[in-house]
Amino acid sequence: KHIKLPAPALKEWKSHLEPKKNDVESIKKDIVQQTLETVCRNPYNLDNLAVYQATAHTVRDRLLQDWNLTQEAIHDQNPKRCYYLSMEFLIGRALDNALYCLQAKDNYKQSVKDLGFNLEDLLEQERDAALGNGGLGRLAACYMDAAATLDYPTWGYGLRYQYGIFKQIINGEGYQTEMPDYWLNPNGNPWEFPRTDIKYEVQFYGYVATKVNEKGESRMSWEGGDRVQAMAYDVPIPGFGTKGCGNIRLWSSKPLKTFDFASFNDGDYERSVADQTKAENLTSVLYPNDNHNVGKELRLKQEYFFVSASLQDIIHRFKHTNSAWKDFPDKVAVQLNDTHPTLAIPELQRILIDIEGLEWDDAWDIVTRVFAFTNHTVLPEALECWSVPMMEKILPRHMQIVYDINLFFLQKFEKVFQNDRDMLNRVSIIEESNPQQVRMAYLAVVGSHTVNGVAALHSELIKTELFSEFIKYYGPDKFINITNGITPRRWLYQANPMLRNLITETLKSEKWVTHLDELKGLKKHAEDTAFQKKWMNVKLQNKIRLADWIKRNLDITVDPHALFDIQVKRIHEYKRQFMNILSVIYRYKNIQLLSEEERKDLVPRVVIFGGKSAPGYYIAKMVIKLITTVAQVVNNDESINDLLKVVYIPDYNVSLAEIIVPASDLSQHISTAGTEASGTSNMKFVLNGGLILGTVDGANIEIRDEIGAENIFMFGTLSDQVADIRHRQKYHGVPIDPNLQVVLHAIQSGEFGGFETASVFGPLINTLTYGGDYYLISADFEQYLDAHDRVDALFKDTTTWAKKSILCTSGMGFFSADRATREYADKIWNLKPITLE
Ligand code: GPV
Repeated sequence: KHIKLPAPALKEWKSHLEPKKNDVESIKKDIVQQTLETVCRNPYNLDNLAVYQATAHTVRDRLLQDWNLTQEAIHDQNPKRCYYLSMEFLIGRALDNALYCLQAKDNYKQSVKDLGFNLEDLLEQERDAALGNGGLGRLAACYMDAAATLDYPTWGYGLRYQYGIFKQIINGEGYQTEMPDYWLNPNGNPWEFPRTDIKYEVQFYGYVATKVNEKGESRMSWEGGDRVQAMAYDVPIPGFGTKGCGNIRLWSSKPLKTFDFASFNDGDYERSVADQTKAENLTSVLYPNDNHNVGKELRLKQEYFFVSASLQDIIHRFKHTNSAWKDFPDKVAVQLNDTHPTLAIPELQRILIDIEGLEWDDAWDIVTRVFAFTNHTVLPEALECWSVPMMEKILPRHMQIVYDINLFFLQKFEKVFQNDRDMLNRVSIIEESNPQQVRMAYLAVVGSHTVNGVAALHSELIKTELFSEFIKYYGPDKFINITNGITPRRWLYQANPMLRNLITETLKSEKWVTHLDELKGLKKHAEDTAFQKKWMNVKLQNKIRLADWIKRNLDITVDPHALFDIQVKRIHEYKRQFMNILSVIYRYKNIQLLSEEERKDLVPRVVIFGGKSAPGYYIAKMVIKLITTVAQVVNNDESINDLLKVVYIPDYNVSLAEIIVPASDLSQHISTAGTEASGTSNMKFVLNGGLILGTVDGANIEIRDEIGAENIFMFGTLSDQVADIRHRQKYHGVPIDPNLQVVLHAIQSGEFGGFETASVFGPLINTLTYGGDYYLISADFEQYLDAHDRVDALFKDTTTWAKKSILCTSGMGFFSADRATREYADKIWNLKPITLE
């Protein structure tokens, strides 16, 4: 219960609110004070971690001021708000980003220096907030950055996992092993504000009964079962060039009451303690699967816990300033980041009919005007399906509501397409398998007003394949495209200071940081030799930075003048890291065949891999083993005179990406056409002047259209050919490309890791031969090798390469997260920015 202060007391409070100052003296004073009072250390007892903590707390205080300003403004203006529901937020580190947003980095650097420390060393102390798997989670983080920068009244909602994505260790044999990522510092995480007063109860299990409400109407009621508590933690998201600050609210599960002896009159103390632990376990760990659905019960409980707490909070806030439910869709937009939060649809329907007493149709009208759904994949193994018996047990009332949603939908559908039972089965939210399954993507489509894909091709595939039957009923307008975007703040301004400075100096303005289209001003310098020189020197410095990292951490020497060829992303068969390493073997064998003289013509290459495999994804783990095994052999073969080096960077994460992305000459985005919904690292590399080698897939296509086809290396089967080739392979076997044959033979004959190791790769090679080569590695191999030849040829022509590199960056304006977020606001949320001050 909040206490309403009398006016004089309120005035007293306000008179003591002193804005923090960002001059060097004030910063130093604040850091010293935080060191003594928050971190409890003194000048004789310091280390980088302690001073990092203190520094972070001074920044946190400053963000909190902006946070409060923003929340006050939103409260006063009471605009429509948007909530971005995502099970993943891959934020990375916060300190450097916040210092830039506060425009205080230089003064902090000086302050820390005066106090005897080095700011860059302090930044390295921070643990990544890695509450996500890959692109989907990082996209959510980029959109929160853009929404804050653009002053949109948008909050993220998510889960506060105690363990983020696991730490990847490459063991002595070259296999991936996993270690838990306990990222929350024992001294507390400065980048979250625990809200001990914001708590909701979440129910599981139990049964459904009928009850008569105050109006004398009979209503369903969800009774009994277990209850856990959700507590809020707020993560401030600073915007760039604004006084505002955004927010991500993360829920943590807690036992409902610390001890409830009354309910344990049988004296089962051990069980009562175990129950408490169970409640806390709910949000312990992020499921480490990317683009793959496993169907675990605890995951379903996480999803419901997340959705229930978020909706209670959203409704609580709505009721605080508004009265009528009919206004809810004019005040609230909810974006579902993939199907993971789709239970929000039946949950809101349940709240409206069972608790608020609305009629079904009125409630459903509200629901379908509030929600919108972003689909991020067409891969069948990634589509969420929950078994009906499991859902009946955990969420009995929701299961009934899903059945009713489906019934009413199918009834309407049947009116349009009479007597087509097959079609009804195909669009049914319930799949008639054994056991029955709830198709979450269909539920999300039926319960949302708008469905979007994340790149032009992907959005087409959604319409023609995944949801083709739904188009026939809804028409095409419900399905739109919003091509993904990335934040230029983290991915250029912060990660690549030298390029940032060169761009700003050349454009004579920093406007591009929030208006990325301004980069097109670089075009007219693309052929200027002096500029090219400066540009390529920046690239070289960034390659040296990465080479140093590799030397320090992996003890591998790489030449910064070699062509840096990088593929970093989650390890997945559809992303075809396997094809990449097979081509590396081909290159290696080719070098071996050449004479000294012929080798003089070759372009030295450093092939860099990074990325995590899901712990249970056997084939992906084998790909890692193959890469590390090839690296061992190649890097220790003195006979090839450093013409080829292979590096596996362990534990790829956001902070490593910030070093890796600016250092590519070439990066690879080589998914089988039609499988990568968008990709977003492709955008990051090109923004930093890296050329890309890619298939005609996802956002590669739009990147080509924006930067010009002559500035990108593209190859491979087109998406509309894939099905045919698969069909042919199924009936006539896989024709193995002759060069690929040579490579496979080399592996099988023990050239990599000896004969014993060769057998380990058997199952991997079988995915091509006996497995039917589902991802078309053999079909694309020749074109892939050709593309590599084109890369080598162009790299020798340094001026043309430099020109293309400049044109890459200058054409990337479209891929700003600001543009993408504006599109969501205009086309889906109907959302306007707030005014600050
Ligand atoms: I579904 N994506 C992801 O990272 N994890 C997932 O579980 C699913 C999708 C990715 C897609 O694979 C990328 O193509 C896309 O760029 C990204 O989501 C953001 O849209």
